[in-house]
Amino acid sequence: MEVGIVGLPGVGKTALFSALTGIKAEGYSEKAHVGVADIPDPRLDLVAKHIPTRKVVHATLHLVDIPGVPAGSDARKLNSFLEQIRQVEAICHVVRCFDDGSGKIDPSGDITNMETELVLADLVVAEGGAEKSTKLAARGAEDAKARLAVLERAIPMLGDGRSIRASEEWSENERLILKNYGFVTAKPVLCVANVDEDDLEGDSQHAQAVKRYALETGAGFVAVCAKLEAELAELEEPDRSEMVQSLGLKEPAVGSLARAAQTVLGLATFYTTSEKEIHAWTVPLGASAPEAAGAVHSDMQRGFIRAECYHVSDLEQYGTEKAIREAGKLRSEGKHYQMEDGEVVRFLFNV
Ligand SMILES: Nc1nc2c(ncn2[C@@H]2O[C@H](COP(=O)(O)OP(=O)(O)OP(=O)(O)O)[C@@H](O)[C@H]2O)c(=O)[nH]1
Ligand SMILES: [Mg+2]
Repeated sequence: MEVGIVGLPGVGKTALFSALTGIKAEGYSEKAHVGVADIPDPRLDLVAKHIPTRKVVHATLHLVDIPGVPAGSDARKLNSFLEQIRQVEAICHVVRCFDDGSGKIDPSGDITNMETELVLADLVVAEGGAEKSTKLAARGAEDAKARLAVLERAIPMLGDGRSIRASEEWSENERLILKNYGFVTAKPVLCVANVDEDDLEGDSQHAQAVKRYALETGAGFVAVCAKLEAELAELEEPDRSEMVQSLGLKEPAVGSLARAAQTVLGLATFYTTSEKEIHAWTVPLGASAPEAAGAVHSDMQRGFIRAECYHVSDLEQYGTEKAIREAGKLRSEGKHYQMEDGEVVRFLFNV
């Protein structure tokens, strides 16, 4: 799962990227930075607290820090920007809510600027697609008719300056068609209000404006001070925890951010345990038990027999796997079982 960090120039995308990945990247670069972020996970910590193991492995998020294009950039720069956004599965839209010395903080205006660029790009694609599909549909091609029906709904929305994402429900089939066109405004979005050091909770009117926009357009929302988080990421324990505490935070904000990104992406987490390692994995919500097994190893999916599961909260209540089994809370699930978020699983397989 790849998430693109997107926003106007100088809003703190690279600072956020550094905070999430621990990769020190500074200054403007025309090339995207790519990296992997561990997803901080209190439930994983809880599992590791109750089950002895040698190694704890976090689920990860793949991030691409896509450089912003300054207003009035040439078509080549703009196209390369859009092409990079088309490649990612979800967008993390960073909006500046801190004073960068210009004395001007205008999150709503910035969001409109960014969104207009993306909406226009989709409109060009949609109109091109409609022209083609009209011709094919006239010759009786059924799939072209289906595509045309979707595009005829998308075009007026885009013409109004609205993202495809913000629309009333699209059916699964329609979503697939939208995905094939690579529409950037159809991708799930997490809005990040990049706040000042003195507004860590995001209570300022600026951060709240970003939150309202997120709610209105079906996006997720978090407030983060990227600069501070990047500094936190550079510290070693126990210095980091001390600083987190002194700031009055429960955890570094990158934790809630990474988890919000997972929610926006529609992911569920499950855990596997052994003496060797405890491992957090992510799968799309609604994945079947064999599909989840496939995330661990393709052999496990191929030779899937059944899954033994319980919930992390059972571990909290009963303390050990043995006690969970004795309490009758250990379930045996077959190949049609749909995974729930937060399960500890042992896959039984035979290859
Ligand atoms: N005060 C404050 N400054 C920040 C914050 N986040 C980033 N900055 C500063 O803003 C400047 C730009 O940050 P970058 O992370 O380079 O911005 P960017 O979005 O990657 O910019 P481009 O790559 O040019 O598109 C840097 O000097 C950062 O230190 C923040 O939360 N608060
Ligand atoms: Mg940058």
